Amino acid sequence: MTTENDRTAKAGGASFHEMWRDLAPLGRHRDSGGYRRYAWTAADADCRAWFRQQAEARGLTYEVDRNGNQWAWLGDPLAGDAVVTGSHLDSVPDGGAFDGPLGVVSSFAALDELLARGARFARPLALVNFGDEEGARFGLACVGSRLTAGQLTVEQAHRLTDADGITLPRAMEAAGHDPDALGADPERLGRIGAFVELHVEQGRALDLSGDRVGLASAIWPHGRWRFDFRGEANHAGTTRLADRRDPMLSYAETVLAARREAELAGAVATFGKISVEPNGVNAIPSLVRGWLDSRAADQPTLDQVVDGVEKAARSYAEAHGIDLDVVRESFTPVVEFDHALRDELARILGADADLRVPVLGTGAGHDAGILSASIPTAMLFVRNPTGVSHSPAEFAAEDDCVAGVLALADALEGLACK
Ligand code: HGY
Ligand code: MN
Ligand code: MN
Repeated sequence: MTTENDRTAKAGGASFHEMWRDLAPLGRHRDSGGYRRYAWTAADADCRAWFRQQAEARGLTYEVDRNGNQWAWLGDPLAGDAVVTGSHLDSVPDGGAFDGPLGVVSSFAALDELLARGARFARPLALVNFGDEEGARFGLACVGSRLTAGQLTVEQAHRLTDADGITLPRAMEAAGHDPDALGADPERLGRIGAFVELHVEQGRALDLSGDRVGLASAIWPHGRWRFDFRGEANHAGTTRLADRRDPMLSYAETVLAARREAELAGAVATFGKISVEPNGVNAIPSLVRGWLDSRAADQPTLDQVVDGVEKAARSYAEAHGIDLDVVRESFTPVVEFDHALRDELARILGADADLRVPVLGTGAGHDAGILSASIPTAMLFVRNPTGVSHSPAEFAAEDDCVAGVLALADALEGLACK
């Protein structure tokens, strides 16, 4: 293994910086500095074009699968037992630069590092960009990987609709992708022996432990529920308080109930998105839609939190004469990453005396979590000194990013090379 000090000068570090610089401006909002790389939009197309350019610049076999995920292959894509690495390029509204792209850029940089080392591959290697991981536009997380893994049916995918009423099929067609091709892809997954996703840590465990890189143990069960509070539109200035059926009140009380339920259960619950109709300053709303994101270390706790929030919401709605519908829009059960693969990576990375690699859980969902139901998957986390994510303030230090590239290169070398 190479020592830490000459590692950053290695090929992987050099190419990382160059790619990072080229990708950075794509989809970044000039005012917020955050990213708005939503599925099947122009910003998404720019990121996809970047991925294809990186693949072709390295002479990799580039393809887009039936679900719109991008693949770049070294070796025969049909040979089987491939080692795959990658992540996603889409973002949450005003997301940070690292969530997703760090894993994709690090995959190309790790390959550059391996080629510079003269690594000889015994298994096919693929780099992947999974489409629509954040679900920022259509509300469901990990659409590209869920479709591929058969965890989302074509009918369900075709019903996904954005805030402007544009369906997923129409958005895909407008972006030049055939929505009738969507569907499970067991043959493709059957040709993969291991998937390793590198991701910026969305928390401070590595900052607190003083480590650059970590290995994932598990992902908390988590989901998204839409609460529709229907009341009666009326004049904000002339309607007596006693005569109102104002859904905003029930919504507000439910938000506070969510925080109480989460605190009691040692879980998390967030109402981060709301839509109001007619959304006028001087109009009592007819409809308030709020989206709950809740996560917990285990399923019974998550159920307890969500049931508690829904129970509170129904009692408030009843007290104010409000109709309430609650719809689960996205759900991911607990993920235990493949123990054998995790331990194999710990052994490989443990050979580097300069690098301590703790094992840590996360409350953040990932494509590796979705795919773990079908193939052996693992995750590497790179230190995030503030833990902040899903924000323009998201950050990872340059030398930690390069340490992640080199750790990923070591992992891929250990898995795919002779
Ligand atoms: O929401 C999540 O945990 C992920 O960023 N999609
Ligand atoms: Mn994210
Ligand atoms: Mn992510």
